[in-house]
Parts: sequence; C-alpha cells; structure tokens
Amino acid sequence: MPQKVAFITGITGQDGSYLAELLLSKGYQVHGLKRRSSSLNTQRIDHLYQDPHTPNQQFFLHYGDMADSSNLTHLLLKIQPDEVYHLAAQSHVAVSFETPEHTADVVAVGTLRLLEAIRHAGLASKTRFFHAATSELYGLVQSVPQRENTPFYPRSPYAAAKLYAYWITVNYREAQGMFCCNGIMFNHESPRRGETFVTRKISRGLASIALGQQPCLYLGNLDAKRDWGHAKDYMQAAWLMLQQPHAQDLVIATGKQYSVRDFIQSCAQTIGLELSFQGQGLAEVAIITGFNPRFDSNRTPNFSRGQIIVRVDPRYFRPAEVDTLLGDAAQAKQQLGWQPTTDFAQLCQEMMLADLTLAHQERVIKNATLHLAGLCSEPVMQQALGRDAAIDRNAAQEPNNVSAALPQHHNPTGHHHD
Ligand code: NAP
Ligand code: G4F
Repeated sequence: MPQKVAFITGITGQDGSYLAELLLSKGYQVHGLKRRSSSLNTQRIDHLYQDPHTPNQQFFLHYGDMADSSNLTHLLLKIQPDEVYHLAAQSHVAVSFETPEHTADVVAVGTLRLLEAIRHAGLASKTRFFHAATSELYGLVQSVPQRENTPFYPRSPYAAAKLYAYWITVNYREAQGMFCCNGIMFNHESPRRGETFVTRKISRGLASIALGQQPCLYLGNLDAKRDWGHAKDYMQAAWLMLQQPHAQDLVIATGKQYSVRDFIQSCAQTIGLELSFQGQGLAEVAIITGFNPRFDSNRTPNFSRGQIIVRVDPRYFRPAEVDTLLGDAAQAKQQLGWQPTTDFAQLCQEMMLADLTLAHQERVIKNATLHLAGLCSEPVMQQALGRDAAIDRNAAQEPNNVSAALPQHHNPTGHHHD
C-alpha cells in the first residue's frame, strides 16, 4: 500500500503532538502547520523533529497561520495530503471572551479557509478532513447526556465560532461531496495540556505547592462538571473516523462526569494529601487535614495540617459558564470500535506525577542557579547557563530573581493563569 500523507493544523498543541506520534507510528508521512512565534512553541513535538538532511525524512513542519488563506492553499497544493486533521484553534474559552474577533477569525473563518484550500488545490475528492469540534457546542445543555442529536446552545465566543466550524464542515460534506467529519470531543487532558486549562493548572499548582514553590492555588468555579478523558484516546478516535467508509459526526466522550473539586481531590490523593473543602462561594477553601507521603524522599513535600492550599478567585469566573457536560459516545463505540483506555483516577495520577517531576527539575535548576549566582561573576554564570548574557543581564544581577533561568512557560504564582 502506498504511504499515506497527513497534514495536521495545530500540531504544536496538546492534541497535535499525540496525533503526530500516532500517525508516525502507523507509517504516515506527517506534515504540520506551525505559527511563527518569538519564543519556542514546539516543545511538545521536539522529540519528533527530523533534520531536513535526514534520509527518508517523514516529519515536516511548515510555517503558516489559519488567518492566511493563500499560505494554506499553497501548502495543500505542495503536500497533497490524503488526510487533513484540523486541530488549530484559539482553544481557550475564557480567553475567547477577551478576544472574540480573533477567535472567530481563527476558529470559524480559519476552518472555512482550510476547506476552501482543499477544494482550490483540486483535492476535494481525494483528501479526508477531520475537524476538532467540541462539547462546548452543547453549552447550556438541553438534555443529559449529550449525543450527536442533542441541540447545541453555545455559551462563549469560542463555542459560537466552533458552531460555524461544525456546520461549514457538514456543509462541505453535503454540498461539495467531500469526506468531512466532526469529532464532537468532550474535554481531554494529559501532562501536555496547556497550563491555563483547569486540570493542568491544578496538577501544576499542587506540584508547586508540594515543593514549596507556591503557597496556594487560586481557581474559579469549583462546581463546574466535565467529562474528562485522555487526549491520546481522543486522537485514536480522530484517526479511526477518517478510516471509515463514510464520513460522519461523532461524540467522543468517556460517559463519566466529575467536578473541578473532584479533580483537585483526586490529584491530592495521588500525593497522599487529605483535603477538606470548607466554606461556600468566594469563601470556599481547601484545607489539608492529613498527609500520607507516597513519593520518594527527594521530593519531600512542604505541607502542614490546616494549611489552605486552594482558594476561589472571581477573576477566573466566566461571563457565561458551561456548568455541566456529560457525553454519550455509544455511536463511536459501535461504529469505530473505540473505547477510552484511561480512567479519571489514572488521568489525574499521570498528570500529577508528571508535574511533580517537572516541579522537582525546576527546583534543581533554581537552586543551581542561585548557587552559581553566589559563586560566580556574571559572565561566568551566564556561560555556565549556556545563555546570552545580554538577554538576562537584569535577572543575573538580582540573585533572588531566578525566573529567567527557569522554563519560560511556568508561572509559579498561578495568579495570571486563566
Ligand atoms: P491547544 O493545545 O490549545 O492547541 C491549539 C493549536 O492551535 C496549537 O498548535 C496552536 O499553535 C494552534 N493555533 C492557534 N491559533 C492558530 C493560528 N491562528 N494559526 C495556526 N495555528 C494556530 O489545543 P488542544 O487541546 O490540542 O485542542 C486541539 C483542538 O481540539 C482545538 O481545535 C480545540 O478547540 C479542540 N478541542 C479540544 C478539546 C480539549 O479538551 N482539549 C475538546 C474539544 C475540542 P501555538 O502552539 O503556536 O499556540
Ligand atoms: O479547563 P477549562 O478552561 O476547559 P473548558 O472551558 O471546558 O474548555 C476546554 O474543553 C472544551 C471541550 O468541552 C474545548 F472545546 C476547549 O477548547 C477547552 O479545551 O475549564 C473547565 C471548567 C470551566 O467550567 C471553568 O470555569 O473549569 C472551570 N474552572 C474553574 N477554575 C477553571 C478555573 N478553568 C480555568 N481555565 N481556570 C481556572 O482557574
């Protein structure tokens, strides 16, 4: 069989990285769209990178943007993919209230641009198209659980933009005869989840607290309920959808629902913490009531009984909330033979342990940096850190400011997270 060629938009994101791994493992040639950015945005796929001089290169990255239709058409003409997985999006619901026009441009019109690029490249009858639709479409849910035929009621600029993207995908299937599918995916998480989504904010925050790098985690609506699965499982479903004889729209979900509070409790249990939620509304807090260390002594946690480690901050409330989501993936199970393989407790454990390891690594770097700052002159220290002295001159002069030596994506206060 000839080798299949796939094009992934959003390859640098959580899902894109798992999908790229999956397709490479299946022998695909994988092309991904990446945005130009002033700081690195390829950490999730750096392990897949292949030098252009590698013989028989199978992994390619191309600069582009969902806002640039000529770029998309040019890439489609050049790559001639058998399968397009459209994952690129401004995917943060809270941020979409602040950047509604940008969100609509990238999410809604961006999807149209990509579909038109496939058509203009003469690939309408060859290329199969997967769109990462979302359970946010159900928003103010009209029935429980949500299925393929449950009416949509979007509650954010993000969801409204995804509603257009959903229907334009259906329209290109019906009007242009293209093989186009919507995977109506419920929340899916992993250690690669962006740090401002609530699950990762929790695992990251608890790990930082455990290592004494942060006193408390500030969150918004603890009552929100979600159907949380593992991103790897959801990308398996996306691939399966494009291998079917007919294109269709399917719900991808675990069928189990937990609250934000449950997610905190489950992560806390992983590290042997007993928590009690006390108070109500803005005054609600999570207090440590017991501690039973379950991980190695190198990572000795900094907990004390009675310590408040979660508080509510209204800045993380949304202008309109999606209170509850619960999916029924019976159709996907029946037609794709798909099953989620990671349950809620396993997901929390995987994320928590990964973030503990990360927090531990950061502490080692921070301590080494402080040590070097004390021992060395500035140029020597910069050389040891392998960095350009000019860039970090201010940080190096201030021994307490080690943030410049830490991975740039981490914000140990948790305060600026959405
Ligand atoms: P993510 O981690 O936020 O990744 C989004 C990707 O889109 C990143 O690669 C990002 O690039 C890229 N992107 C953003 N704006 C772009 C633009 N203007 N042009 C080109 N690329 C752009 O999201 P995810 O969790 O992997 O989700 C993947 C898709 O599934 C998204 O469409 C999301 O809306 C949808 N979805 C996700 C979930 C979920 O629970 N994860 C559930 C349902 C649907 P940078 O890395 O440069 O930012
Ligand atoms: O983790 P979240 O930001 O994810 P949300 O809004 O459900 O959206 C994610 O899943 C969608 C699928 O349903 C995707 F389409 C979308 O792209 C994205 O991947 O928030 C989950 C819940 C919300 O109810 C939010 O209000 O957690 C609540 N929450 C409570 N405190 C918080 C926080 N969310 C965030 N981000 N930060 C908080 O501090």
